[in-house]
Amino acid sequence: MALPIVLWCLAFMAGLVVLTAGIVNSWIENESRAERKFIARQMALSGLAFGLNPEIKPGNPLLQKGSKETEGFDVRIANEASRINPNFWIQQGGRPLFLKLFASWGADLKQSETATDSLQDWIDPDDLLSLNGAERGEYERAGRPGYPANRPIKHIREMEAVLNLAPLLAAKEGWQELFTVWYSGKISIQHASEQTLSTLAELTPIQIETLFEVRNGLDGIQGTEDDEQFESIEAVAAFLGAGGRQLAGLLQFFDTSGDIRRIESTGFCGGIQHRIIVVAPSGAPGQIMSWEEK
Ligand SMILES: [Ca+2]
Ligand SMILES: [Ca+2]
Repeated sequence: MALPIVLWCLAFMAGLVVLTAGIVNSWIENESRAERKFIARQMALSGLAFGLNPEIKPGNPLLQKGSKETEGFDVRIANEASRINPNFWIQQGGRPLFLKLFASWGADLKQSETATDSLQDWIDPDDLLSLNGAERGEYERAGRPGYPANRPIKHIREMEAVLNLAPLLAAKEGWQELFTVWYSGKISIQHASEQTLSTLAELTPIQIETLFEVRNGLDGIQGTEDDEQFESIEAVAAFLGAGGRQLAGLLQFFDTSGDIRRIESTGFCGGIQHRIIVVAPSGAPGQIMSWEEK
C-alpha cells in the first residue's frame, strides 16, 4: 500500500510544480502586459500632442515614431466635415440623403424608407409616427418600452438602437466612418470621401480622381497648406463638367466650408496597441469636443 501512495505523492508534487510554474509565468506575463499597455497608452498620448498641434499637418514625419513591434505611435489626421451628421440632416429634411445612402448599401426602397423614417422619429421630439417610422408604440411592441429617445443623437453608436436602421448598419461594415455628431453642416467638398461623392453626387471615378488631384495640391496630401481652396460648389461642378443630377447632388449635399480635426493616435508597445481618438475644432487650440480610447 505504501509504495503507490509515495508514487502518487511524487506525481502530485510534480504536477504542483508544473502548475505553480504556470501560475508564476502567467503572472509575469500579465504584469508585463499591463506595463506594455501602459506604455502603449503613453505613446498614444505623445502622438496625440503632435496631432493636436494645428501647425502639424497630415504627412508630417512627426506623426510617426518607432514601430509596431517595439514601441512607437502612428497618428492619422482626418476631418469630421467629410462626414454625415444624422441630427443635422434629419432636422434639414434630408430624407433624400439617407435614401440614396441606404440604396447604395444594397437596401431596397422599403428598407431605406423604414430606416430613414425611424431615424426621423428617433430624433424628432414629437410622438407623431412617420409613414414608415417607429415611435413609442412600435418600440413597445418590439419589447423596448421607453424608446425612441426623441432628441438628437449624442453618439453615433446610438444609431444602432434605432428600430429598422439597426439591420442596415449591422450589414454595412465600417458604417461608423461615415457619420459624425460633432460637425454640423453639409459635407465639406474640401474633405469629402470617395464614397459620399460617388453616392450622393453620383460622380464618376475619374471625376473623383480629378477632384482629389486638384484638391490635394502639389504634395498629393489632403489637409496641407498647398491644398486648392474651392470658392464655390458651382465652380467645382463646372471644373468637373458636372451637370444635371451630378450638379443637383453636389449643390444639395456639399458645401465649401467646414473644418473640424479628427485625430486618431495609436500607440504601440510589444504587440499591444492603444488608440485615442480626439475631435477638436481647427483653429481653436486647446478645445476638445470628444475624447475616446480603445
Ligand atoms: Ca419622435
Ligand atoms: Ca496638399
